[in-house]
Amino acid sequence: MATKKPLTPPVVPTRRPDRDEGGSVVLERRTQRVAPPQMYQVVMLNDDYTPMEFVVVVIQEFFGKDLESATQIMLKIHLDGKGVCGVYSKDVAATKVDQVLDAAAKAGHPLQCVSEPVEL
Ligand code: TYC
Repeated sequence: MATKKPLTPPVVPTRRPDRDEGGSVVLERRTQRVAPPQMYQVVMLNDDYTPMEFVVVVIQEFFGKDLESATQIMLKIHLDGKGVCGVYSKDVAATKVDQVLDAAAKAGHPLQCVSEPVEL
């Protein structure tokens, strides 16, 4: 009598949800949402003593504005009491403030500026 190989039941591939067909672990896919970094605006303040020409030069030099834009920003500060000279990351904004205060102090002017978080 010929010996017959015992029939083995067909193997139905089972798949756990965390493995793909090849048996590799499949991580759950999630869309990553990373909040953009908080930005800071450098706000220059008006005073009665700093010459307009000095403010215009400072805005051109440290905020990369051309003469016309710098003059407009200076006049806005003069009329409104304050104005935004630029928007930067926290560290860069702090450096701009330092540069302006340093240049003003060296020139003997009371010009002030601050950095503040931009409201969303
Ligand atoms: N108000 C100053 C003046 O009349 C000019 C000025 C403008 C000063 C802007 C500061 O941030 C300033 N000489």
